[in-house]
Amino acid sequence: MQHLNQQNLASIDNQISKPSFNRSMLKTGMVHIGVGGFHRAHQAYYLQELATKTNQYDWGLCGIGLREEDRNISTILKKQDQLYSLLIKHPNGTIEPHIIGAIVDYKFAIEDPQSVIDKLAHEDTKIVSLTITEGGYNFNPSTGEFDFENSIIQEELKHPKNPKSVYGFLAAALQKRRDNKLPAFTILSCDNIEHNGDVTKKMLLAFTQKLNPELADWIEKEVRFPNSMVDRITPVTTAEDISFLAKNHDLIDDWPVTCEPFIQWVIEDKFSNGRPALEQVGVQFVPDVKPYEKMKLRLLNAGHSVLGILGAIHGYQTINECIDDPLFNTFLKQFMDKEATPVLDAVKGIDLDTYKQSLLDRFANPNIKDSVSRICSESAAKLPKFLIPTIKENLDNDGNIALSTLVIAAWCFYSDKQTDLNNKPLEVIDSQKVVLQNSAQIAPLSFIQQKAIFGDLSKSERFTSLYEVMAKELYNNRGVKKQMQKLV
Ligand code: CS2
Repeated sequence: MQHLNQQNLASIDNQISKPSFNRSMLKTGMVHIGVGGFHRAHQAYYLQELATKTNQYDWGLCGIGLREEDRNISTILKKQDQLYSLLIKHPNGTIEPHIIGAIVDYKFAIEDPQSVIDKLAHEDTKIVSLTITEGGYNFNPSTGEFDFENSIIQEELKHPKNPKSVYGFLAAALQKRRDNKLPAFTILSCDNIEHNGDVTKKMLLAFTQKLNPELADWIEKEVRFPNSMVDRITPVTTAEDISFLAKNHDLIDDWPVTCEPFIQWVIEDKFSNGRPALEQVGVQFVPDVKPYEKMKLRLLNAGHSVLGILGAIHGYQTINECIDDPLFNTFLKQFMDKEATPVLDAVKGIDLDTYKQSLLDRFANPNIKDSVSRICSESAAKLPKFLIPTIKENLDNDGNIALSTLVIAAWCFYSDKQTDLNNKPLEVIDSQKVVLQNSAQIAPLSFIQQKAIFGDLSKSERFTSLYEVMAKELYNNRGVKKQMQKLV
C-alpha cells in the first residue's frame, strides 16, 4: 500500500493515469480561491489536460483557502504534495482513475495571510479564478447590491492590511501589483451565478470604492472579469471512494474526488494579462456567455433542485433514484419544457431538446449516486439563482408556475420539519438553516416573505395562493407524489 505523494508517484499502479509533465517546472499562472471537489474535478482537470497535451509550463495552479473550513483540505494537499486522484465514473460502472498534478502549491490564508497576498501579487499570476459558492459573493439577493452590513467586511474596511474575505485579499493584492507596476490579473468566476463575472466586478468595485477610490478606478480600467459557465457533476466523496483506491490500486489518498465523464467550460474571451490556450482541450471561448449560463442554471441546476427537494421529502437518497421513478422523470421533463424553457434565450448552436435529453441521461448515471442532501445543501443561496427567477419571469409573462411552486412548498416543509414525509430525519446543510426553519415554523406564508431569498415574490397573489394550497396539502401529509401527479 502506498501513500499518494510526489516521491511515490512513479511507483504507483500504472493502471492509473498520472501527470506526464514535470510538475516542478510548472509556474503558477493561475491562482484559485476555493479548492473544493468541483475545482479539482473541473478547472484543475482542464489544466492537467493542457499541460499534458501542450507541454506548456506557464499554467500550473496554486490553490488558496480563505475559510476555517479549508483547513482540512489544506492539510491533506500539503501531505500529498498537492496530488489527488480523480475518479471518473461512467454509467456502465467503469471507474477511470487519474492522478491530477496540475495544482503545485497551496496557501491557507488563516495561517499565513501575507503569503496569499504575495502569491496573488506575484508576476507569474495572470489569472485568479474563483469557486467560492453561490452564497460567497456577499450581495443582497433582493437588491443585487454589495452587503456592507457584513461584519467581516466592516472589519476589513477598518483594517485593509488584514484582509479576511475574498474581496479584502483581491484588493490588497491588486494594490500591491499597482504599487509594483505589475499588470493586473484577470478575475475568473467559476460559480453558478448568472453573469458571474459582472457580479464579481460589481462587488469588488463597490468594496474598493469604499476602501480606496483610486484603486477602484485602476481596477475598473485594468481588470477583466470574464463571465463563464462551468459544468461537471461532482458528488460528495464517500468512504467507498477512498477504499476503492486502496482495494484496487493499493493507494492511500485521503481525499479523492469523483465526477461524471461530462465536462464543459464556456468562457467570455476577455483577459487582462494573457490566458492559457484551453481551446486546445475543448474549452469554448465565446463573445457572450450569458445565454449558456442561463440555460445551464435554469435547466441543470434548477432541475437538480426540483428532483432533490421533492426527492428528499419523498424519501429518496440519490438523484438517480429520483430520475428512475417515472413520475419524477415526467415531472422534471415538464418543469423543463413548460416552465424553464419558455423564459430562456436561444443559444447559438445548441438544440435545447438535445440538451435537455442529455441532462436526463446524466442525472440517470447510476454510478454517480449524487446525494439529494448535496443538492439540497445551501438552497437558500442556490434557489434565488436557479429557480426563483424562472417563477418571476413566468409571472411577468403569464406563464406556467405550478411545478416550480410545488418545489417551493416542498422546500418550506423540508426546512420546517427537517424530515421526509415519513418523519425520517434529513441531513439539512444550509448556513441559513435556523432562519429558514424559524420562518417556516411561523407559517408557510412567512417562509416566502423572507425578502433576502424571495424578494417580493410573496406579493404575487397568483403565486401565493397556489403555494399556500400546496403547502397545506404537504403539511396534511397527502404525499408529495399525489401532488406531483395532479400537475403532470
Ligand atoms: C448542483 C451543482 O449544487 C447543486 O445543486 O446542481 O453542484 C451541479 O452538480 C453542478 O453545477 C454541475 O455542473
